[in-house]
Amino acid sequence: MKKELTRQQHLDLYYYMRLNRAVEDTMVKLFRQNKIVGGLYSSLGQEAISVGTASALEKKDWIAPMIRNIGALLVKGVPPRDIFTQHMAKYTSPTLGKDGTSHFGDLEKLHIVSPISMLGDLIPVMTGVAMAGRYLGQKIVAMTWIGDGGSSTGVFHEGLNFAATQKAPFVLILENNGWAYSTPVRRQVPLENLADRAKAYGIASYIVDGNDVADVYSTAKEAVHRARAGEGPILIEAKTFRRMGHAQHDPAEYVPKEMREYWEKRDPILLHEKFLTEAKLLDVKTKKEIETKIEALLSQERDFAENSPMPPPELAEKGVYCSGDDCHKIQPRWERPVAEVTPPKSSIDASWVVEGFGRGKSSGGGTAPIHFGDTAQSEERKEVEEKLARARPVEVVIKDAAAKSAKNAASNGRKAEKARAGKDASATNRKAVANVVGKSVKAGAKVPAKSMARKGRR
Ligand SMILES: Cc1ncc(C[n+]2csc(CCOP(=O)(O)OP(=O)(O)O)c2C)c(N)n1
Ligand SMILES: [Mg+2]
Repeated sequence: MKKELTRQQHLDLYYYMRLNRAVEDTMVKLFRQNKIVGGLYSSLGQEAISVGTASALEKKDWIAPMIRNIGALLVKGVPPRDIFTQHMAKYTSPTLGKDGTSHFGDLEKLHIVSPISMLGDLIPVMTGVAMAGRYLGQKIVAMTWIGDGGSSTGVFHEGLNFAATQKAPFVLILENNGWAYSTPVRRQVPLENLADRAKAYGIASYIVDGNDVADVYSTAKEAVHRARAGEGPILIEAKTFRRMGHAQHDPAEYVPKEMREYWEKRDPILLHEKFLTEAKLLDVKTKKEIETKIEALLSQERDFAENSPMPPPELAEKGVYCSGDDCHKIQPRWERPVAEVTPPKSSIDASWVVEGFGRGKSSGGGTAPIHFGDTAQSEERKEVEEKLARARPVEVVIKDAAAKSAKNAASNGRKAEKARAGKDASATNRKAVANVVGKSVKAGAKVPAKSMARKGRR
């Protein structure tokens, strides 16, 4: 795979990994000088993932980075000064000093959705971004990152399932760095490969060495291409290691020494540098030029951040509540007249029946055989699919069932109303009340008006 990249592409990956590390090294120094407001997270040893995956995107694509994805921000075009000022809560930062760490975005130019602390929530959010792009005909891909720990949240599964059913052009990078705080992966999920989670949603997945930047890049490039082409979401598990503690406050003494040593030898920058040198793509002169460029840029950016003012006190009361026009500039971009898409004025008849919905998806009444995305369909499954394809169109079934249940509901509602008027449920209408309330009703029992009204409305 490595050979497919040009020399310049290889050097760009190297440059951004070095820049990523240098930005974070600078912030460690600032943290020790007490100049960082709040926590400081590290992506030491994971730079190949942020840099390799973000480099596979086009300018128009969207990202939502997490705490260990400063490399992706840099690749997207965020200047280091924004990262420094943001961490130092300076007035010149993208959030004017109101928020810290990487909690900032740029919806207009760079297409970056601000991180959300609740792990997993960016998955449905970015699925929505991907769907919006498709609706607007933009051919964009949306990407976000999640950790091994974050992949066990409910919203990870809800989000990925939603993305899969919507066939959203969305690529999810699962950074398996072995630890979630002090919990090793094996103590929180009984899987060898977290990419297997994709099988539950019938989507494609890849496993990649997260410390090999060229492999990460090539894999992500292929995944982005497939997602853009309409194949639906794709999950990439990148295997790596969290070299520092969860954040600066955590010395991570719970990590076995041998494990740390193993991964230190597999440092992604050293590995790529070794490859570049052996392939004669990087010589001493070019390496020095890259280092000088990074040093000059960061010293200028750090000076800017250090010399920037803190926010004025008056700012504290601004932007606390959204008052309408002044708090945000995002406006919906309606592609059709608003009245047409806003019920109840809509001139378009709502369509309640989706043609073919549910067809071929059921187990046919038996036990659903598990079908792995990457294995051939079983004979049994094929039979069920064929049977269902020959079955009565599903729309008819839905309509029949809906008409029947509407008739029953109306009749039950009338009988139940009578019972409520009489304060207790008599023998003749007890059955109707039970249907409406949803459980059996004893003779003489008082009927809760609220639950009858709720059920009767259906
Ligand atoms: C829903 C949710 N639960 C818990 C947390 C607290 N929390 C923040 S980071 C973290 C560990 C995440 O581990 P992992 O997903 O493996 O990412 P890593 O830190 O290794 O990059 C936890 C539990 C949170 N932010 N959101
Ligand atoms: Mg982790």
